[in-house]
Amino acid sequence: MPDVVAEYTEQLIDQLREMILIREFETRVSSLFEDNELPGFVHLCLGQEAVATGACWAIDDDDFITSTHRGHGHSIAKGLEPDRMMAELFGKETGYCGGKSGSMHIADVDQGMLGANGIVGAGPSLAAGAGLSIDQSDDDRVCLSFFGEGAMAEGVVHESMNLAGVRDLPVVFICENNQYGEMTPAEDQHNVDGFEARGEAYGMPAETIDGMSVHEVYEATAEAVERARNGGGPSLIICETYRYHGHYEGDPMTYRTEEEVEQWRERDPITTLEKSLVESNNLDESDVEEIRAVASERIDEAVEFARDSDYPDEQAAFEGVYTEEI
Ligand SMILES: Cc1ncc(C[n+]2csc(CCOP(=O)(O)OP(=O)(O)O)c2C)c(N)n1
Repeated sequence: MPDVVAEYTEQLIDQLREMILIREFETRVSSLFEDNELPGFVHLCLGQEAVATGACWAIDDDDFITSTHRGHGHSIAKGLEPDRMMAELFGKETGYCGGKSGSMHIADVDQGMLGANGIVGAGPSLAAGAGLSIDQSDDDRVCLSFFGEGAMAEGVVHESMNLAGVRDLPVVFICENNQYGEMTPAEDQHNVDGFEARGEAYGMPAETIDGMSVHEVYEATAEAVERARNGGGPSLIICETYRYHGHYEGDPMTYRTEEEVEQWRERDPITTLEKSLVESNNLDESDVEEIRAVASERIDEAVEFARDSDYPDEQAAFEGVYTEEI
C-alpha cells in the first residue's frame, strides 16, 4: 500500500471524499427511514462504498452504468446529485424521477445512469442492450453493470453474459459478493468455490478482487474498461465485500452474528484508507474531520431541499407510462 499511496495520493484522497459522501448519504437515509420520513423500502450499501467508487472512477461521464436495488452508492459515484436523489427518496417532484421511483428505481439516462432496479438480475440485461447499442453505433463507450452474487443465480444474468461474450460487447460485469442474497449465505446458494468460472464459461476474463479496497477495484475496472473500449469484449470482476446493515432497513438480521459484522468492519474501506493516508502524512486528523464535515453539510442541504420540495401533482401518475411516439 505505501507505493500505491505515494503514486495515487490525490486520487485516493478524492476517492475517500466520495466514499465518505456515500456513507453520509446512507447513514442519514437510515435515520430518516427510522423516523418514518421516507416512504417505501430502502436497501443500503454501507460497507460496499469502495466498489461503487473504485469502479466508476475508471469510466468517463458519457459511459453507462446499470445498478441494483442497492444503488445509492452507484448513483453518487456516477455523478448524480444528493439533493435530487434525496428528493426522490422523499417522493418529491424535484427527485430524479419526479418522485415516482423512490430508492429502488433512481435513474438519470442523461448522465448514463440507466437505473437502480427492483428486479434482481435486470441490470445486466440492460447493460447487454447498452453494449449492443454502443457496438452498433461504433463509438467507444462502455457500460458497467453492478449486480449481487444472489443475482448471479438468475437466468437472465447468464443470458446477458452470453450475449456480451458472443458479440464482444463493451460491458464490464461487476458482481458485488456481499456474502448474502437477502438472508441466504452465498455458499447456500452456489455449489461452486468462487465465481470466475461463471465468466469464463461465456468466454470472458474473470477475476476476484478485494472489494474493500477502492484502489484494487479501480485498477481491475480500469483494465477491463480499456479492454472493452478497444474491442476486447466483456469481463467479469467479482468484488468480495460486505453490507453492514440488513438486507433492508428494519431487517432483524437473525442470520448472522455480531462478530461476523465486526470482523468485516475491521476491513472498512473508509477507515483503512484514512489510516494509510494519515500514516503516510498525506492527511492529518483535522483534514479527515473537514472532509466529513463537508459531506455532512452537503447531506443537510439535500435533506432540506427534499423536505422543502412539493409532492408531484396527481396527474403525474399518468405521465411517463408510455414512451413518446418515435
Ligand atoms: C427477479 C427477482 N427475484 C427475487 C427478488 C426478491 N429479492 C430482492 S433482493 C434479493 C436478493 C438479491 O441478492 P443479491 O443479488 O446478492 O444482492 P444484494 O441484496 O446482496 O445486494 C431478492 C431475492 C426480486 N426483487 N427480483
